[in-house]
Amino acid sequence: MFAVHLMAFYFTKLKEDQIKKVDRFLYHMRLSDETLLDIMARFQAEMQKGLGKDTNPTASVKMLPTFVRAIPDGSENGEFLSLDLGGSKFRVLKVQVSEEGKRNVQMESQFYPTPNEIIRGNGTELFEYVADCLADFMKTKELMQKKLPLGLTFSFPCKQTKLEEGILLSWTKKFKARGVQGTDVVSSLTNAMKRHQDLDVDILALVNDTVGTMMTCAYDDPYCEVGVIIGTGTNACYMEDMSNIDLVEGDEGRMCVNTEWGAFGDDGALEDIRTEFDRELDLGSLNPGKQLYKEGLANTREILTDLGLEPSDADCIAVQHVCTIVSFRSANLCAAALAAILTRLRENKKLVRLRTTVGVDGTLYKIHPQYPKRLHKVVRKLVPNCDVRFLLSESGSTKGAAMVTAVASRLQAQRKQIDKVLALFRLTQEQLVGIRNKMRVEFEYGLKKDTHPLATVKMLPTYVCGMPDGTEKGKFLALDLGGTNFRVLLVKIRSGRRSVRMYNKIFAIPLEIMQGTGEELFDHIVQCIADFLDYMGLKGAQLPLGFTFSFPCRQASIDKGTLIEWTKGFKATDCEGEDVVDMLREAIKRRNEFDLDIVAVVNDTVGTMMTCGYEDSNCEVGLIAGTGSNMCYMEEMRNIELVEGDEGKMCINTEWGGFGDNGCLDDIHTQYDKEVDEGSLNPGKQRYEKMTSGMYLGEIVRQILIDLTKQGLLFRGQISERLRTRGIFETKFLSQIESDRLALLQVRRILQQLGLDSTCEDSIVVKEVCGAVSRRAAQLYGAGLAAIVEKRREDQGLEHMRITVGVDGTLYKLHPHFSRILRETVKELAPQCDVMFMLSEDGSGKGAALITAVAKRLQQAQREH
Ligand code: 0WK
Ligand code: 0WK
Ligand code: BGC
Repeated sequence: MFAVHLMAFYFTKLKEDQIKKVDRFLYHMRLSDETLLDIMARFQAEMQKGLGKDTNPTASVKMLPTFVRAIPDGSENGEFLSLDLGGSKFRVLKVQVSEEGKRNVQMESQFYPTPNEIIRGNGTELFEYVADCLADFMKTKELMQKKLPLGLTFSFPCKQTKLEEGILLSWTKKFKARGVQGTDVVSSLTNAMKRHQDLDVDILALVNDTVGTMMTCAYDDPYCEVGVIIGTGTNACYMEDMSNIDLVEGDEGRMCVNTEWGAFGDDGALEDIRTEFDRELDLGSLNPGKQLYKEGLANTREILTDLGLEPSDADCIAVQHVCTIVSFRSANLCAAALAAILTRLRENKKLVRLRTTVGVDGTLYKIHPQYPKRLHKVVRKLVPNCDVRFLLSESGSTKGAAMVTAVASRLQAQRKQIDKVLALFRLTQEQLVGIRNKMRVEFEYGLKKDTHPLATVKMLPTYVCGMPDGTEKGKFLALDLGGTNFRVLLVKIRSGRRSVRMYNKIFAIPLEIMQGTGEELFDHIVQCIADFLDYMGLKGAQLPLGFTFSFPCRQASIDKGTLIEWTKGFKATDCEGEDVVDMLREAIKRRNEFDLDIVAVVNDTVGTMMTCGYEDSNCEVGLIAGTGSNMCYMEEMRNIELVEGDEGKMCINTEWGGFGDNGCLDDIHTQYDKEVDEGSLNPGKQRYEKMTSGMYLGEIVRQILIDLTKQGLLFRGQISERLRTRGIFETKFLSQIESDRLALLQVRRILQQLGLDSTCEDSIVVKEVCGAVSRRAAQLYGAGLAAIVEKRREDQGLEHMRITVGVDGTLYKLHPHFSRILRETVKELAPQCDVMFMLSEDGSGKGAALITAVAKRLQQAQREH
């Protein structure tokens, strides 16, 4: 017993001495806490460098975007193939991911050797070998007849611009196959698989093993946002904020970044802690200068003996301690880099304390008896403000790769279905030319006496025959009804210097008035006039009035207008078929407080044309892209068969909103347009308007979002009550959502207001849907406008024509892209016309006053004759 104690003491003494000797010898390998904190700070700086667009090229830690934007959310399901290449073992797997909330994954796998002549041979042979193993696996598992998506775990630094692509930057570990660096390994494998006729596999995702590991662990622990491999090689990935990843477009949400921390120090950043042994080892490695990194005395003796050595006890103790110091330093270094990542996560989230999970895999971590404990301990020491759970990945990174593939295939399937819907709104050049020509035919129909009654584009004479000539002067009242706002205006026109001063007041038209009785509507209008005259101290003033009434009216003269039918949100009873000037006069009489000389009733397109024509005599077209949609233009009297006379011109209010009511647009009329029409106040009417104007675009988008949500493609299939509400998705939302300046986060805020809990992907799709709907509207407007300017050019027998279009309306004014797409479409469809667009700053009220002034002047002239 004494001998045992003596032996134990001697041994302990020997051990202590040996350990001290080794410690002194390997003193440089012991890293103090200060040094580790310093290395942590250096790594943080390297991460920043790698994430920066300008600094990335010279960064040693490449911070590679992986295009994995989300961790599993439990909706993943399906059958997938998975390849795991790059670790110590090469595996082929079939992964079955099931749904219905039951988060279980079944995997069948087969290991295949990675002979040196393959992994250090020629690249083509390497991928052919991998394809052969895959084919062999599928034969064995009788999967050959199945078309299965595949996730490729490829554990080497790859530059990715999308999930299903990866340019190999450099081989690491034992691999050194020729002709692969700088090429896309996904297409190399795809080509190699082509050799197997009956192999029908789609590589949907390439992931690094750290990413696969993070996803595998995140499937069980949603806190997992870091993946670490400490095996043959070492590396880590984590979920970074998109706003910090300069190399990828977009600032919203997060993306997994593969740090490739193995290269940390390649730029000399770790020179001060590298030892001669590290340099020695590096020189002997397959990639010198790149990527700068084991139990039990009995084991030690056995291993040393296997190495042909005859170790003494002292040797074994020394070797064991060397191993301890080397693995200790490895754990310390990994801990320092990991602590840097955890600190970044905490700072990104602006948290004082971070709770997170790190998914880990790799044989060194798994089988080294003390490694995990040391790593955890040092990490917790370096980042005391992080509650870190380490989760060992039981099933390797391939389960995670299958998750990524499952998400990719779900997104791909979704993408296909969403593209199918968006394609319905994509108009080809040929279709646009067709629409321009159809509109042109409808114009002719409307102008001709015989065909006018059937025409859907009414081409209504307005009795506005001349543009103001600058001699107009006086004070005029103007009413502007039919757009977003009802305005009462006082317009002072001074002749000669073409100066117009305007005072106006905006009044609301409540829905119950819009859709009440005609009498109530006109009484309300007269009430507003009274308030305005009061406000302006004009009570009792007998002023000529111009009435902008933005609805289809058949006119027999400038001051007569019979409402053909209501459009937009109006549906007041006892008005259609009535003369709206008479109805206004009766309402004024009913009030019996003041009298007005209603001189003209004009359409807002005409008022807009006149307002702009006052500044630019080339302006002979008026366009409204607002709540409603319409266009007017100056037509040759000889072409207007409904009005006597062939001299001069008259403005025609086309009321093109009705274009397509005869079915000529059915080929582009979608189910969503149908639903909007059926839910409108005037089903079957105003088809063109319902595909183009502000009153309806939001509704079309809402119908599409409901349909996509029903298909489970959006908002996890959850339709909110608010989204079911007609008119809730206002067109102004389109303008906001499509604004380039608006971050996706703000899109999500808008969706939140609609009770929709959306993901990044959801908001991207919503933005696309808004874009598709507004683009079609702008193109349809462009086709209609091209038809009229082409008609005017041909009517005047001009090879080339310059013309100005006066335009107004909130859609044209506020939508970020509408006006540009409209202009581009007109340019393409009417190349011989040089069309200037002039925005009406003052609205059509000014135009109405000018028309009133012209009418008064003409009346005056007639009286004097
Ligand atoms: C198991 C993973 C694999 C990864 C490997 C790393 O499934 O993707 O490459 O761990 O550990 P190693 O095998 O290199 O020790
Ligand atoms: C402002 C004009 C008005 C017209 C309106 C159309 O003054 O006459 O009706 O533009 O745009 P909205 O207000 O419908 O967007
Ligand atoms: C009306 C037109 C009006 C247009 C723009 C349409 O609904 O029918 O008269 O010009 O809206 O306000």
